[in-house]
Amino acid sequence: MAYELYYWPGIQGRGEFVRLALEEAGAEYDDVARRSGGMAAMQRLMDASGTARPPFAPPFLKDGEVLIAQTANILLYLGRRLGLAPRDEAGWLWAHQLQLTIADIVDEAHDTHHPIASSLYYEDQRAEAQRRAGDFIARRIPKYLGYFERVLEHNSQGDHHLIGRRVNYCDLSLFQLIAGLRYAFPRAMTRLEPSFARITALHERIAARPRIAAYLKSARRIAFNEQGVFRSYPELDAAN
Ligand SMILES: N[C@@H](CCC(=O)N[C@@H](CS)C(=O)NCC(=O)O)C(=O)O
Repeated sequence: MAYELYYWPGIQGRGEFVRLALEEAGAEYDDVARRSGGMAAMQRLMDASGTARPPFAPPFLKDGEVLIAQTANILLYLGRRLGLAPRDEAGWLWAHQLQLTIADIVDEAHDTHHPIASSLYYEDQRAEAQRRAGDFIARRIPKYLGYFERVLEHNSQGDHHLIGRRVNYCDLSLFQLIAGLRYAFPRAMTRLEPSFARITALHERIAARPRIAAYLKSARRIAFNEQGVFRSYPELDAAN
């Protein structure tokens, strides 16, 4: 039976971290909200009165009777089933820890354009966004990428993957993080990336993996745009 992925149609957003794992594994999945009637089905599952364990927000995944929300939680579930995670407990907790750290920087990237409230327009929080983006570029991106660079360097089985010697869902998510940061902050990333050569190399290797390369060229890959988590506002990129 195909996995059912529920996520807002029209954006990569946090759903993209799940899509990349499903695509790399060649798993059969239905991107439910992108087809007719899918949005209503998504809303029904979020409606607490009709669902025993309702998700707070997309993305969420349905696998038969199992319904799971929170991106890192979904990947924890899928990782071992799709062969994209270590099999031992210490290994899968390490993968989960790395994925939660990626979720943290994704939240911070979102907050560069919505530092005050998600319910307000970007235009109503522009000055705060500028300050937030300046700090994100100057301090937070280097701190997070420095961390992931060290994790790659210290992987005892070689610096090609974050964990072990095989591709795992955290590698795919780090690829997506870099793609998103390059879209949102092209000038900053051009300047910062030379300090993180292992991450850049990992990004290129993931992009070249046959199933990922085919996916990136397909209509299933939604283009980055200004409704998603990573948004291109040149004035924020120039903030630093
Ligand atoms: N921590 C959650 C965050 C989920 C989330 O913020 N989803 C967004 C779309 S990317 C949403 O629809 N949020 C609605 C809301 O927060 O009210 C995750 O990583 O999956």
